[in-house]
Amino acid sequence: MTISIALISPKGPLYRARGGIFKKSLRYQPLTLTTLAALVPADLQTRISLHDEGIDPIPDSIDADLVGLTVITGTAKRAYELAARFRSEGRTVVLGGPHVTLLPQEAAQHADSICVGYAEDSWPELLRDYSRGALQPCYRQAPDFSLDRPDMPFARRDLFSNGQFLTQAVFEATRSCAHDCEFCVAPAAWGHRQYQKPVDWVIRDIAQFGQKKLIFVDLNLISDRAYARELFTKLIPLKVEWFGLSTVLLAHDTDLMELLARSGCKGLLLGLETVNPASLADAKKKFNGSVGFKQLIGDLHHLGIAVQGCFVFGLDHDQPDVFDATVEFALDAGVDLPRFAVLTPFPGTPLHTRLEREGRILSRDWELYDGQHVVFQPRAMSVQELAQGHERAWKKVYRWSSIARRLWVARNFQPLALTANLGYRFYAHNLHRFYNCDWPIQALPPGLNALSGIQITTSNKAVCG
Ligand code: B12
Ligand code: SF4
Repeated sequence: MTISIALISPKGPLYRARGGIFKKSLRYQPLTLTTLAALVPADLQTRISLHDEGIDPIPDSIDADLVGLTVITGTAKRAYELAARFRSEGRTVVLGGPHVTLLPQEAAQHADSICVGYAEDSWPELLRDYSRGALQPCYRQAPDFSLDRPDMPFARRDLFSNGQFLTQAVFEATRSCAHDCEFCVAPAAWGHRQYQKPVDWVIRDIAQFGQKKLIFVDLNLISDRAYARELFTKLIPLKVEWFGLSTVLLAHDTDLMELLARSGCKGLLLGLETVNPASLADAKKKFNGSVGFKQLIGDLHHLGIAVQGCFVFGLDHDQPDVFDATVEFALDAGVDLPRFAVLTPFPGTPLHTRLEREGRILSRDWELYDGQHVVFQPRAMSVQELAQGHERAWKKVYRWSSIARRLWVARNFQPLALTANLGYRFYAHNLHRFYNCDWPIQALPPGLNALSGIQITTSNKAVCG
């Protein structure tokens, strides 16, 4: 019997195929689906289709006995909607991904089976059980899970049609991270240790795919410096150009930084988080304070590496002046691509637990957990100030004059930096489309309304912006 499997990445508001603010060409291929497709046991007779709802709507009629949905918090609501539809059509629904790992009990209510944690072993096991009519309700990552598997299959990037995405050349060497930042999902979901694929496997994967411009989705490529050194050294002969993520701790190892540049790194996303030292302590990310951001950014520019600098607003020591101060820093340091997010207490994180204890979680509508909505009560400003300050910062940092100033300071002229700035300028000027804030408040503690600047209407909706 042939099992027909559909793997789906549900849409979020930002990447919605119709009505989202990004055009489809800005999205890179989702490695989650191509990885899961590769893990389908070869000895089972299967037909596999992949659907990224951020690119194309899910067809009305889908060819699937079993549907696998990948769930992040911001897409959980949509995933559950789709799960209900497919189950009502008699299909078997499996859920997996970060949100399922963080909240398995919630996810289990919407599925025939769930996969908690990384699924390199559990997904094939689940499919075998399904094929013999013995599907279990829950599959979990084993405690001794490892990615050190030289015989792991490469992601099935070929299953998506070429041309749908900004790029298909999406790779991964490691997962999770050794740090323990209060707001981060990775240590909460997978523990604060890094899982590493064999470097030679990663090099073979890149070589067999054959493209010269790559994206690494690893959360922190330099989490283990010895591993990073080996990876960067072995990338050099491939003569590729790559973009990835790192912590600012790179600043403390100039040899590694030079090696990273020689390996072809052209752009690095850095979690700068905040320019306010007291807020760094709030985020339990004090190690950022050991680095002079401006010096690091200058050094990276000198090596021909563009910087995407990510900042978060709403930490406990953030006062209303944090927005202007952050924009001024981004301009002054010549951050090629600044990115701002509203602090988001993802369920399962220590931040969520703390804010819940303090009675400061304002909404459990997971669709709003997208880094752009305020879902908690900030300590030193109102909800309205945080929402509006975040939006204002985006607009200010992507004014024409600001783009010119940042790129001039950077003096690291790459065509991509200019194109990406134009994309982000468009994004900044469309943010208001998400700031209708017409969401119900659950669990707003008495007395917080006045503090937060939220006006409660008779229909118990928040009005902001
Ligand atoms: C690519 C990516 C995106 C993409 C697409 C997301 C997607 N659905 O694929 C885009 C750019 C859209 C995106 C956006 C955002 N993202 Co993002 N993103 C990632 C990133 C960098 C890579 C994901 C990936 O490809 N991993 C590689 C694959 C192989 O691993 P995996 O997805 O974990 O899958 C494995 C298991 O989880 C499991 N699994 C996963 N799904 C399924 C499904 C089934 C059926 C089964 C059986 C198993 C299974 O099996 C896989 C193999 O082991 C991760 C970080 C990371 N490196 O994982 C963050 C991450 C997923 N994103 C995150 C966040 C916070 C965001 C944003 C809020 C960021 C922002 N401020 O804008 C937005 C949210 C947008 C929204 N609508 O809510 C968080 C998740 C938070 C959460 N609780 O959901 C992560 C974990 C990063 C982090 N540490 O904070 N993101
Ligand atoms: S350094 Fe980055 S990836 Fe690691 S725990 Fe902190 S925020 Fe998460």
